[in-house]
Amino acid sequence: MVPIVKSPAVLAAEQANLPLVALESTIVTHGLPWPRNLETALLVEETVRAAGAIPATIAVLRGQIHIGLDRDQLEALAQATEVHKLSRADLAARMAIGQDGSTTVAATMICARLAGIEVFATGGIGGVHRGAEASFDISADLDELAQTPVTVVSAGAKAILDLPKTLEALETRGVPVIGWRTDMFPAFWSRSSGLACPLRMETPEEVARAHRLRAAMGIPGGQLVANPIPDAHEIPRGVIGPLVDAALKTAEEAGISGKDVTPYLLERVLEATEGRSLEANIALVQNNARLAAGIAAALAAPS
Ligand code: PSU
Ligand code: MN
Repeated sequence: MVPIVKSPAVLAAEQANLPLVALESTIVTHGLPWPRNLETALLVEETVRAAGAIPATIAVLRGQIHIGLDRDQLEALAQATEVHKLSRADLAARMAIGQDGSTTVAATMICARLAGIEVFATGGIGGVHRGAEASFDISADLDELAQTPVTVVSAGAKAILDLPKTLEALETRGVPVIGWRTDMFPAFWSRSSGLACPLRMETPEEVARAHRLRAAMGIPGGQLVANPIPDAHEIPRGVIGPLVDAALKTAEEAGISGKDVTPYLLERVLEATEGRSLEANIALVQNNARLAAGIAAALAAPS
């Protein structure tokens, strides 16, 4: 038996057949600084509700998967400094020994599927890191998208990554990358990476139809919906690019590796932009939450 606890709000949503949107918790514990992380988590939940769906933020507490967190649980996670960042590799093992953990995109997808939730909003997925040819650092998020049937709405992949290689890896794994009303693959803080996006869709119904059709055809895995950051919050590529390069150099000099790479780089970029990247990050997560709610509603409607 998988220890899985659904919040009263999530159970009520299931009863009433309301659309649910999964939200991750690594962005809370490792992606954003206190107290903006808690504010953002609450704001994003509110955004999902305002867009007509019910949010289910996912985390592991004392070895149990929680689908939907109350305010106290969210606050405890947001303030925790030692909480584990759980991905596919360590999710079950940490649960088995009764620990707490936040869930990455990969782990949140696994938990969402177990809970019967088909749509998930995040900021940016993990991917192929720059220098992966030497470090072999490729996020488990990519393999998860290849095998777990959840549609993930993100602002592309984080611009700290090697985006051409990330797109190639997604194609190899058979993951549809769907540009939301765009022909270009977004780059998290910037609306475009300069790389073409393999697919384009214009309505939540189209995304929902593709999600259902994949399942009906027995094609495993999910979909990545790539939703560009709103214009007003974008940091142009020319501005963020050199800052990311500098952050990567610092990370290398400091010998940062493994799970620490992504949080370290996000923090350095935040410092370098004097908080502008933080505002952008919050805006894009909210934007993704809104779109995910629309897709969840389309999936919940009779086909
Ligand atoms: N998006 C954000 N901030 C984050 C992350 C995504 O805006 O902190 C997290 C996600 O949980 C993602 C993880 O799954 O970073 C990727 O980490 P890694 O590269 O170690 O797989
Ligand atoms: Mn990694």
